[in-house]
This record gives sequence, C-alpha cells and structure tokens, in this order.
Amino acid sequence: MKQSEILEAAQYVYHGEKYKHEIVKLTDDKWPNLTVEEAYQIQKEVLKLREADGHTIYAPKMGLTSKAKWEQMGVDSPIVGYVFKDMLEENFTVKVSDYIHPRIEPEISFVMKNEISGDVTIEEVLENTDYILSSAEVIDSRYLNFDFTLTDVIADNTSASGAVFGVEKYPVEQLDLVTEKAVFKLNGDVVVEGTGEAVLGHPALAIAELAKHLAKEGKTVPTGVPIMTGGMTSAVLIKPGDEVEISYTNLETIKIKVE
Ligand code: OOG
Ligand code: MG
Repeated sequence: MKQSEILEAAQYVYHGEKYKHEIVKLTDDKWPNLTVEEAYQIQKEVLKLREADGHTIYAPKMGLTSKAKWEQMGVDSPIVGYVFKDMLEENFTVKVSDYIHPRIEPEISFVMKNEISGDVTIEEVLENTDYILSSAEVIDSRYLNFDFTLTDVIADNTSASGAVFGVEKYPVEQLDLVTEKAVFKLNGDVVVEGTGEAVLGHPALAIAELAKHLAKEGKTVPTGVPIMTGGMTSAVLIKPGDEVEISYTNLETIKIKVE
C-alpha cells in the first residue's frame, strides 16, 4: 500500500469512530490483501488523527489473547492497541449513546514499575510489575456487525473505546493469576466466566507479547499505567438500563451502570 492509501484507510476508519457509524471492513472493500504490517501502519495514523483531535494516549492494551475471544471473533492472534484518556469511563457508568454497539469484557490489568522490552519471561514480567488491578473494557468495533479479520481489527485500534479500572491495588505476589476467575453477571444472571489461564495460559504472557511488539518499534512497556491483558471471556453486548457486575476471585468487583 502506498502511504496515501494508508492515510485514506485511517481516515475512513477514524470517521466511523468519530461519528459513531458502522463501516464496511477494509478487507471487504478496497484492500482485501491488507497485511499485518500495513494494518499497524493504518492504526498508527488512526492514533495520530485522534491526537490531532486533542486526545491523549493513556496506555497500550492487548486484545484477542483468549480462546473465548478467538471463538467469538474468529480471529486467533494477539493484537496491540491503545486506550486514550478520554476513553476512561467516569463513575462506573457507560452511556450506550457514546458508542455504536458496545460490548463489555473482563480483563486483568498490570501496572509495571520497571520498563521491560523484547523477549521476557513470565517471571521477568512479574518481577517488574508494581501491582494488578481488576478492569473491564468497553469495545466498540467500527465495523458492521462487529465482523472483521485480523488486519481490519488492528487498523481499527483493536476496537478500543472505553475502559474501567478498579481502584484497589493488588501486589502480584499475593495472587495466582492463572486461577483468578472473573464471573460476569448481567442484570443478576451469570452470562460468562473465565480465568486468567484463558489469557495465553498466564496473563503475564500478554504483557510479554506487548514487550515483544513494542521492541520492534524501539519502545518499552510503559510504567505507571494500567495495561489490559485481553478479555478473559467472550464480550457481552450491553443496552441502556443494564447492570453489569464482574466479580473476581480476589480482585475488586467491578460494577457498571449502563445508560
Ligand atoms: C477486538 C478487541 C479485542 C480483547 O480483549 O480481546 C480485545 C474485538 O473483539 O472487537 O480488546
Ligand atoms: Mg479487550
């Protein structure tokens, strides 16, 4: 793809996000052979367009790290995107009219104390972790019917659109992140549940994937900000009036009011 096409694709995707309308996916339309590398170039331009609109990057995030998500979305490769400051939900409330077709998914988040980069082990991730937070992500694919291929979703900043982080900080050595379980209740009924093991076998491996990805751009995993490791369950569609409650084995419960 020429640079002009990368920009054209980025503008097309960002228009869908900015004006909250569904778009036909890139690979259905002009770019059926979009590569992963081109998709990340488009994503980079989408991030720049968001920044040009006055928004600021908050933290990177990992996506498509669990079998539950792979089965739901039909894409089975981890991806990296970015959460912006304006995506942080206030007062544990999500307003559906701010989105196209929002879904919520439970995630374990890491806050790092030391920068890591390149090939790192689970142990190295854990040693360099400051603390863990419970979290929930609001995803909102800009694509029609939430239908996309790997490269489409990368270009669309991994459907990033909202995030809710718990406030309670948990020292990583006090937790077993493999067995840590999230139970997702919608209006009082359990709809999905999953453990940390679902996330690449160990959520720290999602951070290791991020370290590998960022190293290719000469970057390190940032410290001091919560980094989501990917949905532990399939994502759940929400509508106004819904009450979401995600309870974890040890981590703080996240309750979200949907308006
Ligand atoms: C892509 C976003 C993936 C996750 O946690 O798996 C993601 C999507 O499912 O729309 O954030
Ligand atoms: Mg997610």
